[in-house]
Parts: sequence; C-alpha cells; structure tokens
Amino acid sequence: MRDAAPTTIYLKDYTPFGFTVDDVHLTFDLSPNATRVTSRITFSPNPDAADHTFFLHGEELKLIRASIDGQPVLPNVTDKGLTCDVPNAPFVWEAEVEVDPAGNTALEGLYMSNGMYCTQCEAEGFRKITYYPDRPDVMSTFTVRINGTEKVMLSNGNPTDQGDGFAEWHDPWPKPAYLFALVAGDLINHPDRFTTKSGKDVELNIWVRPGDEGKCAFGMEALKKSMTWDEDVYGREYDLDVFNIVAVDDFNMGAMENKGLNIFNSSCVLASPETSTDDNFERIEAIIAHEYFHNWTGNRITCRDWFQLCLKEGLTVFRDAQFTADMRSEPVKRIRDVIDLRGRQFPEDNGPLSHPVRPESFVEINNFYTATVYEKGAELIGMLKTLVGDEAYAKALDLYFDRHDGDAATIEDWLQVFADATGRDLSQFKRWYSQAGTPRVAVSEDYSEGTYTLTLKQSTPATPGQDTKQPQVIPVAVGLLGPNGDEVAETRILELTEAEQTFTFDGLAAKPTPSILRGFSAPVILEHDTSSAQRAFLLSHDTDPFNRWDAGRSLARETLLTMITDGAAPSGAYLDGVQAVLRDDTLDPAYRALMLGLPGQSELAAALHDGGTTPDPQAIWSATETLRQAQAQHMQDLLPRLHGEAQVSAPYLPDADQSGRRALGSATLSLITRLDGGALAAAEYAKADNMTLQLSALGCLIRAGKGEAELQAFYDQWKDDRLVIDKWFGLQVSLADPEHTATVAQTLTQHADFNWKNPNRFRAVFGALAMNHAGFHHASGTAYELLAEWLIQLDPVNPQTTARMCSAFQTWRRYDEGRQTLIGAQLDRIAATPQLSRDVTEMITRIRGA
Ligand code: 0A1
Ligand code: ZN
Repeated sequence: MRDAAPTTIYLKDYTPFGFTVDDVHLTFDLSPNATRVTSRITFSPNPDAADHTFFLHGEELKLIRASIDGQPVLPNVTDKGLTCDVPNAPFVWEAEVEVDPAGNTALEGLYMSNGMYCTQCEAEGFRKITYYPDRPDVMSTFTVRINGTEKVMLSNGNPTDQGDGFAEWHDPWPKPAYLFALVAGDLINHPDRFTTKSGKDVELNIWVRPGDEGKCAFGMEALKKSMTWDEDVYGREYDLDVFNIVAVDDFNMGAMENKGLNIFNSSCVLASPETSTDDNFERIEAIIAHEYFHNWTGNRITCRDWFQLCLKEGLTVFRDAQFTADMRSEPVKRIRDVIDLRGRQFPEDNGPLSHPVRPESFVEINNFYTATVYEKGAELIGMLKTLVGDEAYAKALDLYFDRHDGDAATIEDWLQVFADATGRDLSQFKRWYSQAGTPRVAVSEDYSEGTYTLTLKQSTPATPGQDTKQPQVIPVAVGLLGPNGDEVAETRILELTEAEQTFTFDGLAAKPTPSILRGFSAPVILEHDTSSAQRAFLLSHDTDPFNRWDAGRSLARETLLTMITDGAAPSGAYLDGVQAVLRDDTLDPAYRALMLGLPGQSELAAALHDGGTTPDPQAIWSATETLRQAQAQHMQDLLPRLHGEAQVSAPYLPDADQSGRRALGSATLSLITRLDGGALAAAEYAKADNMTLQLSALGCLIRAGKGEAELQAFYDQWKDDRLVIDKWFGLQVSLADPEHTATVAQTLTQHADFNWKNPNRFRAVFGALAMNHAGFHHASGTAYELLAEWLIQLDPVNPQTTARMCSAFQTWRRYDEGRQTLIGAQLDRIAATPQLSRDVTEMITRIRGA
C-alpha cells in the first residue's frame, strides 16, 4: 500500500548497521494462514558503526512476543519495523511472529503456490518473514527448523536432522537474509550426484510437483555442466553437501539463487521435447547456469547494498553468457544477446527509465532488476575483459575471489581488484557505472597515400537527472578489408577515451573497408554513413561473424527506413546479399537463420525517432510485411532447398546443431507460408512431434490468417500443461494483426484458463500485447486502455509484476501527439488509483516525468 511519503534511498547515505549478527536460529511452525516464525538471533555492537540504533525491518508481521536475553521486551513497532532498547554488549534477541502465507499474493516473503510453501526474499522479502536487519551487508550463519506435515521440507545449507513432522538445516556459510529460502510441500525429486574436482561428493536434487518428474532430466544435465564449467573456467567449486532446485508455478521472476536451495519459476527449469521449444531449452540451460554461478558471484561474495546489484548480476550474466557460448556457438550467442540488448536495454537507456548500471537512488529496489543492471552490467564486464586481455582478466578474478570471499563488496572493490591485478587506472572506466544513456559513436574516415584514418567521436544524450556526460573509455574492435575482400588489418582494439580521437593504419595499398565494433565490443550505437554497397560488401566478406551479421541487419534497417519514409521499394542489395549468405552451406544453419531476421518494429520506431521522424507504428508494420513478402518472392527458388536441408531426422536433441537447423527450418517455413498460403505449414503441424516444430508451424498458420482448427487442437492437446497453455495464450496475442490485437487479448482474458494472479499467465497475454508493436500502439488506444485496466487490477495483488509491466509505456514520447495523449491519459488513470503500490507509483512517476 502507498506510503504516506515514499522515501528515496541514496547510495551516498550508506552507513553500516549498528550491530553484527553472529548467528540466526529460526523455527517455522507451518500453517497456511498462521505460520509461526520464532527467531533467536545473537547480536553484537558493530565497532565499525557510528549509529547503534537497534532497528529491525519487519512488514506485514504480527508480533506475538519478543525478548532480549530471555527477558520479555515491548519494542516500538511501526509498519516498517521495530526499535528497541538493547544492551551495549552482545545479546540474544528472540521474537515470535505470525504470518499468512496463503494470503500472500505478492509472492514476496513466505507464500503458497499450489499448496506448497515457498519463499522469495531478494531483495527485501525477508522482512515479511521475521524482524531482522534485512540488508545485504548483514551476514550470518542460519540454522532452521521446520515443523510441518509436508513430505519435503527444505532450507539452505546441509540437512542436519529430520523426523516425523520436522526437518532441520544448517547453512555454515554466512549469508545475507535475501539468500534465505524455505520450501515445504509434497514434492517429488529427480536426484543425481556430482563429485567436485577436489573430491567432494554432492547430492543434487530437482524438486517438482507430482506429474512434472519427467521434465527434470535436462535441467539436471545443465546443472552438472555448469558445475564442471565453473571449476574448469573460473576454478570455483561447490561448497555444500547438497544442491537443491525447486520448481514453483507462481514466481515473479525467472529464478533465485538462494544458498544451496535455488527456487525456479517452473517455466525456467521444466523441459521436455514435446512441451518445450529449442529456445526454452537454451534459456533453461542458461538460467540454471546463472543461478548456480551466483554461488560464487553473489553468495560467497555478495553486495554491500542494493546499489551494487550489478556487482553480482552483471558479472553473473557475463559468466552465463560465456558458458552458453562454450556449450553452443559463440557468434550465435553474441548475436542473440545483442538483439536482446538493442530490443530491451537500449529503449530503457534512451527513455524516461534510463538509469546508471549502478543507480544512485531508488524508491523501490524491485524496480531496478532491469536490463541495464543485468545486461548492460554484463557488457561492462565484457569491455573490461577486452581492455585488460584474457590473462589479466583471469588474474583479476582470482584476486577478487581471494580478497573478497565472505565480503559484502562494492563496485569500488571490484575495480580495485582490476587496478591491482593489471596496474591500470580504471577511474575513467568507472564512468560506465555512473553515467546512464547509450553512447553514440560517430565514424568518419579518410584515406591518402597508404594511410587510412578513422575518426571516432563519442557523445551520450542527456538522461533523467544527467544533462551532461563525460567521455567514456570505449573499446572499439576494428579490422580492415581490402578491395578484394581479404582482411588487410586484423582486429585491433582502439581505445576511444576522448570526445574525439583519430586512429591511423599505415601501409595499405588501397582504401580499405572498415569493419567497426567487431563482436559488438561496446554497448554503443554506431553512427556511420556508409553506402549500401559498403554494407553489402561487409555482408559478403567480413571475417568477423558478428559484424557480418550486423551488416545484413543494418542493410535491412536502412531499407525498411527508406521504405517507411520515402515509400521506396525493398533494396536489391539487401535481398541479394542475404540470399548469398543463405546459399553458403558451409555456414552454421543457426547463423543463417539469424541472417533472415529483421530488426524489431520497436527498434525501427526508435531509429526513426532518433533521426527526427515521428514513427507511425502501422507504417512500420506494413513495411516489415512488405519486406518479408519481397524476401519470400526473391528467394522462392532457394527456400524449398534450404528448408529441406534444415530437416532433422535423428531423434530430438535440444543441442546447438539440431536447434540451429530447426531455427532455419522455421525461418524458411515462415517465408514459404507467404508463398503457398500455409499448405506446407499445415502439413508440418500435422506431423510435428516436438514443441519447436509444432509451435513454429502453428505460428505460420496464424500469421497466414489460418490455423483456427489447429489452435483449437493445440489447446485440446495441451490443456493440462500450464506451461504449454502459456504459449497458447501468448502466441495468439503476439501474432494477432494490429487491427485485432487488443480484441484478441481482451477475449483471452475472458478465457476460463486466464488465471491472472499467476505471473506467467498474466505476462503471457500482456507481455505479448506490449511486444506486438503495431497492435499495442494501434491509433484507437484500446490496447493502452486494456493494459492500464489490468495493471490497476493486478497492483493490489502483486505490485512487483505490475510495476515491471508498466515499462510497456516507457517509449511513449517517441510517438505522435495523439498517441501521447492516449498513453498520458492511461498513465494518469493508473497514477490516480487509490492505494497504488509504491512499486507502481515510482514507475509511473518516472515514465510520466519524461
Ligand atoms: N537474483 C535473481 C533474480 C531475482 C530478483 C528478484 C526477485 O524477486 C524480487 C527474484 C529473482 C537472479 O538474478 O536470477
Ligand atoms: Zn542473477
């Protein structure tokens, strides 16, 4: 519920807590509406702190009793926590509180999902479980006893005892409260074991609801691969006797790295070929790795305060990306990550929600689990590695683990490790953590008498609260190609540190074609006025797979933009260039499938806006359709062959090879559908024996305006599988044509299976609505209205998920006055809702303030 005056928390105000916690004992007496939590905590005055006020966070708790050193006390309790007079010496605090897990729909703290107890404590959920200094720099060992009738009762660390109606756990590793977890329910496990490099035997379990046990094998393999990889690549071993993963249906995010007891949104762990797509498999593998990698980057070394969130998240995303690149294909992973960065992080960084990778203030920390903190945060690690080199990176990481194991660390600590390991001054690099906005790098070139000169100019637009920006260190990877396509200068890292800088390359017999920002070496927007002939040249010759793909991408962007603004016809250079790449069967099918992709419609809207044109979503949609149709016609002779080559006859495996072929099969089927009206797609749908093929054929049919029967058949086949039904909901909205998108979404909300309190189901419909660019931005404004109405309905139930979905409106200032008025009205309507949560209030205020 809304605070009287929501307070803003500032990084600059950090002070340590007045007490240290020596150990924590918790006893849970489980009961759906009245769980008792008894805590026994040893506190000592913190010699490093100036303020010794004894304040414990606590929200939505019923305090039954409290005592200090065995003597009852009456603390001063507010809706935020309590204060109490305490001795100026170590003491034992005991409290008993009552909580209502079954009534907890916000899914933060202790709650119930399908009759199972579970917890979510990051960032500040522990305060809804008991009174505690709920801040990441307060670390302690935890001993937990769970009294209940559930078959399985889990907490962090190692099991120490269990019997009829109880289970005890002890976690020997000091941890902040946000890593606490408890799960209790009638669960089934998929067990396995792992022996670490040093010979420690670890029990592994994936716990699921009965009926889901057949969907655990892939996740378990991913876990074992992650454990091996972290030993091989980072020298990090697992440090407990047990590693438990639990799948939960009601979860606000993807998964959570609680020490020894990871809790996963079931969509991010359960997998089978019949019910999961190749993309699901890849994502599950990556998320399992991500949560596992947190054991070192996040848990053993945690964050001093929530402003340092990128310390664990940027690094862990970077590590999981390295893992996926190693398990699958490096260029394909990089391209997919950049598509995602441009699609999600760039709009955030270039709009009203823009914030630094390390924010300096927040109202609600849950609103800062963003693409900027995670994905741009990971890009910063990648740049650091590029700048110092692989060997120095490895050395710095070893030093980081040695020096900070057991610490709650900061970005300053992190950068100091690099400075000490490499002797480099990283003060300018640090600006990447404090300056928001996507830097633009403008390129100009010159060639005379064997010398090629590249001039790079950087600038970063103003962002909320930051009008002027200082130059950042930008590693720009550049290679040069000669006129015949040979590489005449290998990749070199240019370090752009000034606002404008010139770099020269000597000894060139002819004017080269530059390949700039290879591997996407920095999260910037490159502004380079090149001819389409030059881009086409790079598309056919670049030796850097990322830039080769990006040349195709920028050709596509350019042709779409001129189609939109000048009514031009699709560019032959683009159509021919892509076709030539597609013909090259020495190239990985996954890579070729990516070549067939087009820039997203929202990305085109951003490019138009950047160039001074107000984007018309309908015109963008039409141009995209026209280009797709042109592509299909242009490649009509090649498509059947490509589609045939992409077929997989071997038994289904979700590996890089097979999924790459299926991706090409799906991309070509979608183009073929534009030529045959859906005949091939219908045939493929009928014989599909895995979800990837089934969904791709169904998608083609829906896009072709057919597939009604298949959609019904799909529902009938999968109505008992909630994760597949999420796809069924999402697909219809994301593929609806712009005229009908809002109606399709509205109709689906009336469906008996639309359980709007389940975040996955809510997101299936409304996430898809927000992503359907032309449908969401239909001039009538009905989609805006529908979304606002449902956000208002969801907010009192689940503010966190509501707040995340508000970002659908973040780009509103790009559009014409009519749309801005319509969106503005919906933002006002949300803002005017009585009792609006702090989460949503902050989001709407920031978005509206643009
Ligand atoms: N730390 C998790 C993400 C996460 C964050 C917040 C949550 O609840 C508010 C839940 C999960 C990760 O990075 O995977
Ligand atoms: Zn994470």
